Amino acid sequence: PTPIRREDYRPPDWLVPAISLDFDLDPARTVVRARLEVTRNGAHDRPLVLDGAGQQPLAVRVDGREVNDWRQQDGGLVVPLAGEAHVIETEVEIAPETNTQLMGLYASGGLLCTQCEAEGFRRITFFPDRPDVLATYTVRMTADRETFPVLLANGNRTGAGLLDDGRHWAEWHDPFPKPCYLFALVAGDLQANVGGFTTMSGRQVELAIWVREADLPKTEHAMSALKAAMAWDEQTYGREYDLDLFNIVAVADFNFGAMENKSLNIFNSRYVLADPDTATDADYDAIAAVVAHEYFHNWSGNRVTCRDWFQLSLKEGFTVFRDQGFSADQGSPAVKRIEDVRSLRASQFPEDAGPLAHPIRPESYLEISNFYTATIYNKGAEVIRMMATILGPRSFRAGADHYFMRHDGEAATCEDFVRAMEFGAGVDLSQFRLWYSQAGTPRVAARLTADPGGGRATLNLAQSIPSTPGQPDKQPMVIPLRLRLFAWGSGAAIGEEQLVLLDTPEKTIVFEGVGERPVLSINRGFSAPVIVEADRTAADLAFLSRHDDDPFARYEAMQQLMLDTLIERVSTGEADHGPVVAAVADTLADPALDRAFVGEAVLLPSESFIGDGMLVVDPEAIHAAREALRRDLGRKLESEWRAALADGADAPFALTPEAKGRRRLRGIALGYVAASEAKDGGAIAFRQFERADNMTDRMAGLVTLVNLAADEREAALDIFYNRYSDDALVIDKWFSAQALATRDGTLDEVIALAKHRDFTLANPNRARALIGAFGVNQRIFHAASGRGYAFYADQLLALDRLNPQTAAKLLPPLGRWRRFDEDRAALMRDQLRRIVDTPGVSKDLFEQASKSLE
Ligand code: HT7
Ligand code: ZN
Repeated sequence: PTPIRREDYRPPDWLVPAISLDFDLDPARTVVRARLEVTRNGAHDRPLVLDGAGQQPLAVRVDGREVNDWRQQDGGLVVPLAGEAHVIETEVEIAPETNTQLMGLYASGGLLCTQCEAEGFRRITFFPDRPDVLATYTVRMTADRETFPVLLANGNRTGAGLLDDGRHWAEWHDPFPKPCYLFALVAGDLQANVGGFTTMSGRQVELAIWVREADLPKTEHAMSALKAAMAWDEQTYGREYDLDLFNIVAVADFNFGAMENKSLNIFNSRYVLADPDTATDADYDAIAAVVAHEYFHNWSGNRVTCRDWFQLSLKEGFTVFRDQGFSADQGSPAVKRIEDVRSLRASQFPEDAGPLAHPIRPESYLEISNFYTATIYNKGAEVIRMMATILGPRSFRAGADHYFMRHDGEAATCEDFVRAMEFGAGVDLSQFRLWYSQAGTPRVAARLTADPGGGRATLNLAQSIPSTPGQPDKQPMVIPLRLRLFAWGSGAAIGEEQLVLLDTPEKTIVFEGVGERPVLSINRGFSAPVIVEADRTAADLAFLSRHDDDPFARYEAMQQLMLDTLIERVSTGEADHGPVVAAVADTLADPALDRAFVGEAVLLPSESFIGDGMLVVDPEAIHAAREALRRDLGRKLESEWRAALADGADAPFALTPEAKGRRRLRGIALGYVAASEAKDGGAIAFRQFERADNMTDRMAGLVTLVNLAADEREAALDIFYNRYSDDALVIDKWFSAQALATRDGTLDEVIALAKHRDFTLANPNRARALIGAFGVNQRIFHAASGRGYAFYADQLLALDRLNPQTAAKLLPPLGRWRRFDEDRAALMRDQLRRIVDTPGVSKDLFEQASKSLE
């Protein structure tokens, strides 16, 4: 396959200001009639080229007359046209019920629904399937009344009626021109939770969350999140909703989290449905974040869309930044920042250090759906955050206002965004633009030398950016580092926090008024997505974990202390656990700290994160070192953990930040009690599992038991399964808990679970719950025998035949072979080669596997 290149962008030859679609809906055979008003864009004599995939044109008409001088090319349609403006009509037949890729029009749990981003619309009808062709849509749907009583599309419903053959119809019109990736329709037997919102200019908007009737009680949280997000966007960005109706529909089979189709968001049901018995606190938070994210796209994505898919981070990075701000304002900003950085380090840093590394604005791709990555989304958000930090809140808001005003109704580029920021703030971001073009996580070395006698300290900073595929040499970036010094004796801050822009390979900063030995707090708030290598001792880190006034830096000091201790143990077979135990004890004992923060701070780095800090990952040694530290912490602080476990355990369920914080800490404390190998560890976990009045506590009990060899393990798994066997989202948790276990025997259990009657690759949530979770289980996936790799490749190839996009998303764990010993690396490469050489492998999986071999 030939790659698509950013530099080859050309404006469309033909525009389509308006389209009318007529769907005769049936799961087995849906007829789609399209009427496109097309206009020539500029002076040229090129034919009209419409994208298509998988359909045959049953009829093609130009200006009302059937024509036959068209031809098919790469699945699309080429129609020669003589004039400047024409009306093109086409008719195709599609079969939603056989669409296992879940792109285009497909069937899910008795519904018919669409997913068009990035290139699904071409599977529905012939159209220029690119984001810079914006049309107004009129959509008529006809369907069986009993099976599909609800018919929804974008915009407003303009008509509906009954037909005499048991069918009915509805017509919808969306007045806002949009690219076809934002088109959506849904047909099904759904009920709505209806709400309302009055916008800042006093307009009434009807809000509806559509689900199966039985799920209606689980929609309240999503509804309140939606209202909160609408209000937040008005207050924070001055953005008002622009239609009279906003619909959300939940579907069970979905390739992603959700989709921001104009006024008809379609969601993976896991990001809509919640009640205390089935959803954890993390699920509740994720629902609010995803509802907000999709809503925010109405401006950052829909009103201002992307010119081409290389600009994807324009809408995704900015919208993630916006949803992170929303979630921070709803709860604890410090804990939210810690969670976001943890997930960036878990998914984006390894991507940036591996064979699939790419800049947030990539230069080429084979399959665009492979580029919905942590780099585009999460690093993209960090890049926007750095601009906000450099510009300050007022100028950043001025830049955002200018961006929305200047580009409303347009298909824009990342460059347009940066220019709007420069204009709004009156700054020059020329060098900063390198963040858009250079891949790889920069490293910053920091060395502080102090001369307390002379009253000064000198900080030497040096940046380096590792080479990444296709980018051997890098230029120095602009790295905004928030930093501050603290006095070792008193713990007091020395001077104010500074924002240093490290924009040269090296920089020296001199601090005056330093009377005591200073300790460096750097990259506070994680002001830049970089790896800092600061020469700080265990004592310095322990000091910061107690005294730093920036909560993120305090957490970071503790993490670094834990990480250094664990790496020392992996490398030498021993390490002094004392400083970690003391720092954890002090953190637990500090009554001023919010419990959710304490939970984050006392959690050990994951096995994968420890591996990321090593030259060659040794999964067994890492597991052993981490377990040893867990055991020590469990034993030495046993009474503290037991106290945390009792804190709030008898209080009835509440979703307040305080109650969530206590539950978080309880779950972590339970893990430590079990790790201490206390005799009653299994019994305590089982009691919590059984008595819980909410899924967070129950799941903490289950996850703890799944990792124990205790008798209660099997009992808990059976009870859980039987209790929730009708609830697919909870059964997903049952699968993942087992796939994430690190105990011996997990590999065989996962292989057996793939044959369980409830396991299916056809549902992406289920596939991710078992196979996806297994792929990130470092110790088990990397079993020295290579059986984990072979099993994984078998599953990916089977999944690829149904749903290439989901299969390709799961490939990266196999591509990390360079990080492992030669034996493991060879076994991983064997499986990658097997995938690449499989006849009929999809373009999606081929791209990921072949790049991973390079
Ligand atoms: N913009 C949406 C992306 C998306 C998607 C991409 C590829 C395949 C299926 C998909 N479903 C949704 C989601 C978002 O970022 O909000
Ligand atoms: Zn998005």
